[in-house]
Amino acid sequence: MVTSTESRANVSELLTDPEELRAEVEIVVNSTAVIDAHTHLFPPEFDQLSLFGIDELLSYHYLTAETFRSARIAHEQFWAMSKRERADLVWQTLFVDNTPTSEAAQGIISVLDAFGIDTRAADLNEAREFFNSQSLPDHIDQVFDIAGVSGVVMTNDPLDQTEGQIWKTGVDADKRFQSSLRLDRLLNNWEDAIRALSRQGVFVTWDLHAGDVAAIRTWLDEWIQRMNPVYMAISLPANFQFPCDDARERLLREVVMPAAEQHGLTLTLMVGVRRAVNPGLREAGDAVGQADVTAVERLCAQYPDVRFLATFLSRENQHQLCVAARKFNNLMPFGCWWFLNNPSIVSEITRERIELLGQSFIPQHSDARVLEQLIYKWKHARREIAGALCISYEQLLHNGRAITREEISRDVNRLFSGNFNQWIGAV
Ligand code: RAT
Ligand code: ZN
Repeated sequence: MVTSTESRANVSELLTDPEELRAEVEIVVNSTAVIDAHTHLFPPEFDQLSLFGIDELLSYHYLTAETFRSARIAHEQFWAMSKRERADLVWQTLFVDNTPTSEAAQGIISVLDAFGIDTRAADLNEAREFFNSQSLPDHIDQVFDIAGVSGVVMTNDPLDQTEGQIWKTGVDADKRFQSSLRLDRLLNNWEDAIRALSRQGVFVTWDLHAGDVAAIRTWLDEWIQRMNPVYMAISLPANFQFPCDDARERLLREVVMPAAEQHGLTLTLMVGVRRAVNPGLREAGDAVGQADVTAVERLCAQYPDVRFLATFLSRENQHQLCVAARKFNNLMPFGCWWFLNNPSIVSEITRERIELLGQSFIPQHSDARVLEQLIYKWKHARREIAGALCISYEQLLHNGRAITREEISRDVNRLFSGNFNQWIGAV
């Protein structure tokens, strides 16, 4: 990460030269710490859930899907291999036999390069040796520092058995890892949720009687107390509707929304995923669908006291999301999610958001699952965010108003942490 120096020009000087302006924007964007609003990272206290190193990086499901496009291997054969063997195959396929041009593959290159590891190596020996020799706590400090990340939000599922057990031990995790309470298992498949709740001693019926609603609410309150989440979150299918006569809507109306109101908790909506389109790919098998933004508008209208963070997976929904945010100031668009996290699309969406929303949005989250992904996800995101800001400030200059370094810094701080902190009530 580039660090600014005090010797730089006066922070309130007007930047009237486009080249100087561009250079200042890059310095500010590259030196401002970011809060990563959505990841799947865990601190070491969560044992095997805390993922790092080259074998995990190459096992990322984004790369698995890409490997199947170039390697002639059956799904079952791939999954029968050990993680180490799979990583070797991914490296051979995407980095040795082919040029790593995809965004996920370029991410691996950025990570290796950050640690001075040979990006053209024929095998993974050097990379494995490097990551195996790191002490995890120091390595985490180093990765956060290189990525310029001051904190990350985890994804915490109270119905996940492994994770649930760890929470119940009263784990006192690294404070840079904040929790978010994920509701997918509770809301997205009622039959499975009934079974999962029963494993935690909460016995409810299919029809969701008043007593069931009360029991689930008590259970949710206990988990909110245990996890102390910065928000509750759910990913929703492309065909999500609100209102809609199903168990999800009743749980939302009768359990989740009242809990959000009473605990003052933001609700994060991630809309547009079509799960398990190709189950043979396992966690790489999900796809995208165009969703109906009016469902989110109705939620915002019906719950004006609840703050919503929202991201849509389909590129086609991005403009509508911006317009919805102009209508509802309890709606904060965030991130370029998953299949949108490619430089050309991040650039386009960020420009669109700046044009429609000024600085009132959260440009990116990493969705990192493996620690070192923070390095590439933020390096690449900063490049596109800086580019989009430059275009906007240059237009401002041409239209008759120059900007100062102080103002650039104010804007970037708002985008990288201010909006998020305000939304979760931290400021
Ligand atoms: O982006 C991803 O890694 C996806 O697999 C999902 O985890 C998604 O981000 C989600 O949170 O559901
Ligand atoms: Zn995610």
